[in-house]
Amino acid sequence: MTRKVLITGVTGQDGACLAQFLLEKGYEVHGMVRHSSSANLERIEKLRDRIELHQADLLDQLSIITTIQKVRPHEVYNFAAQSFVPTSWSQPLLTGEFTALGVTRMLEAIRLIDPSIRFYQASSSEMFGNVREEPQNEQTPFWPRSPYGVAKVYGHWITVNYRESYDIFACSGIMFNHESPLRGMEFVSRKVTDAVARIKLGLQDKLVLGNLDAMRDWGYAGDYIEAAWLMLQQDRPDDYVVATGIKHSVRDLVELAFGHAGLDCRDHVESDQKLFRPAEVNTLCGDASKARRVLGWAPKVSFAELIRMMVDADLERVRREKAARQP
Ligand code: NAP
Ligand code: F7E
Repeated sequence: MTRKVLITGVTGQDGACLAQFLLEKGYEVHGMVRHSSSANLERIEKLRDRIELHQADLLDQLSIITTIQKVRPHEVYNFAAQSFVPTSWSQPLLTGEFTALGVTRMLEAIRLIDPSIRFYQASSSEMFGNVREEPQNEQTPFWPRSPYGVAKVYGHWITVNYRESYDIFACSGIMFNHESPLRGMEFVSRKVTDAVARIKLGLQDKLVLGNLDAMRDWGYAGDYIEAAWLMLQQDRPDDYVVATGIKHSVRDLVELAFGHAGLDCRDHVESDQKLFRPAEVNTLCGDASKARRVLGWAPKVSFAELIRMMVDADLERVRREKAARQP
């Protein structure tokens, strides 16, 4: 029997990546998209004729119920969220509605319609925030440092709670930062690789960043979505940290990206206090040994390979766009 999947946030980086992965595995793929006056389907453009899209919103319980009722999926991956940390300070209530209560709306719909549906919640290393130990694993206490991190802690615990209360096969993947050429432009990796391409091709001269000393455990999105899928294929539901176990500073990322394009970052990069966060997560580094042991999962793409892949993809895209603009 063909397995059916519903992906929320299918227009985002991870949703688009997972849709491609599950189509290759023979799944019937359904995606949840919210209404917008101009469609934002760029990341799934090439998959459009193979995915069925359903209009629903994390804010609207009835639209979620209607969608799950119609699709009757075997697996649901909840990737939809307000996922940009700085925006969570300017829009804390909306972030709470999407990123925290949205998870309960998804779980309530599953509980009402069919509690045998398997559920994946996209939890985040931002929950560790002001880290209590290093590296962080599934037992490390949470100390979120942004409204986004606080909302994700709620999403994590409500997922655990529906598993314990209603016996729903619900898993929480505590994922550390993961990137790809599909990453949103505002996140630091993509902001840097896009700027490198534009500087290299003479379209920009300066790149203004915030805190260059922050450390992150960056991995490749293509590796991480496979871990999410593996979680839902196990005999019992559980929670897993997904990470590489290696951390780098934003400064390392910048040097690597500029160096790969033959540029010296000291000629182009500035740090501006205005881009520092009200409360920073200074360092994150994950211990994914449980995922390695139980799921047989390990990252395949290294940090350097990832950044080079992103710079190359942006160079190609910016070159194409520049050529298209020339008379
Ligand atoms: P992303 O690119 O920002 O995608 C977010 C998705 O959520 C978009 O498709 C967006 O739709 C959708 N969305 C936002 N609000 C919605 C609403 N009210 N109703 C329905 N859909 C809504 O995020 P990502 O990087 O792919 O991350 C996927 C998930 O993993 C997120 O939950 C994120 O918080 C979490 N996470 C990400 C990372 C990471 O490093 N990437 C790490 C840990 C956890 P539009 O296209 O309409 O805006
Ligand atoms: O920032 C520093 C910034 O915005 C990384 C989301 O996917 O991963 C992501 O959250 C670091 C921070 O990601 C700039 O201060 C310096 O320390 O790329 P980011 P994030 O905040 O770690 C987690 C796991 C998620 O769950 C989130 O959804 O880089 N930084 N200068 C900068 N960051 C940005 N965005 N822009 C700068 O100019």
